[in-house]
Amino acid sequence: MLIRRPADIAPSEITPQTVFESRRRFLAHGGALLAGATLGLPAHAANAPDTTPLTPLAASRFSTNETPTPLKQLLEYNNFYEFGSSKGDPSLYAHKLPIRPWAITIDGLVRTPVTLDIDRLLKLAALEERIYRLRCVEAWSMVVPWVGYPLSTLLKHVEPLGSAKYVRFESYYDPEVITPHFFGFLEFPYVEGLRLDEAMHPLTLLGLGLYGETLPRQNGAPVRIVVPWKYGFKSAKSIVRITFTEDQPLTSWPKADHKAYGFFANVNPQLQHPQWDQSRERRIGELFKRDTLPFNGYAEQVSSLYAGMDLQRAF
Ligand SMILES: Nc1nc2c(c(=O)[nH]1)N[C@H]1C(S)=C(S)[C@@H](COP(=O)(O)O)O[C@H]1N2
Ligand SMILES: [Mo]
Repeated sequence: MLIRRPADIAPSEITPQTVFESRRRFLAHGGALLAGATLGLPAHAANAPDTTPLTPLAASRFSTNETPTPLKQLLEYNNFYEFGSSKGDPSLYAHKLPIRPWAITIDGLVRTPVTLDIDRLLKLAALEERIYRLRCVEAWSMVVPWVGYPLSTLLKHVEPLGSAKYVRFESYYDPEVITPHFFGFLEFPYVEGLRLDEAMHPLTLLGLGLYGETLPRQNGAPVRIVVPWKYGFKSAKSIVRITFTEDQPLTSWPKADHKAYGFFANVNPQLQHPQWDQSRERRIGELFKRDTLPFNGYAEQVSSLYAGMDLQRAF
């Protein structure tokens, strides 16, 4: 576990009250999970959150004021196919993910490619708490108090060349460590991508934590992408490389099934999709479905990025 402050300083001396409180909430939920371990779950299901507090947090003007999904559900209901294809699998198996040492390489069409250690990345810019919706293509959604800073902060750091039009994200993959339970469909490493203007948009977050702590493994530790107006699969977890490219990258889901999954994956309740109705969603923890909003409710901020595009075709 990473210790980010000398042990002789009490957290209350350096932690703003809100963070301190969210940490206490976090620990309370962690306690509930530990209690679950005695109910016949395997020991590692307890998932003692191997996380550390992140400070300080500035509040973000981009946050929704909807009620965040309880941490317990954020930890137990995940998609992370490297660790299985059931929603409960990542909480059982993601403990295998080695989160230190960890570095991200940023390369491709840039003036100054770099490899940054995760602990430098954590200090690179002021962290914000941003409460964003995450909406999966399978029609469930969550509200997550993410911690991170705009991806654009990091991307500007390496001075992209004029020829760069896209960024490609690559997730961690070591077949010695990860035994995917989802053979034959998705290929690993998991690859995602954004058009450069999408990647530079201020809503696009480099996610480094949630609920005031570093990211739990099943949520994509130690660093992931969060793109709130797109289906969840665009938000790549546990990334190790960001590459600037001229051509649109071939990403994991369209590669597996290009009729079902598009590169853009903007949340679109009006899309006439061959396989499913995308007009409604179930917020995790709620009983009834609700209507899905265009761009997951972020239309005002992002719809101009797609002016003139046919969103039935470019889905
Ligand atoms: N590396 C990697 N990233 C991934 C996935 C994955 O399987 N592997 N699943 C995606 C999908 S389909 C969704 S809906 C979100 C789920 O994020 P959460 O489990 O933190 O809610 O992560 C996305 N990022
Ligand atoms: Mo998803």
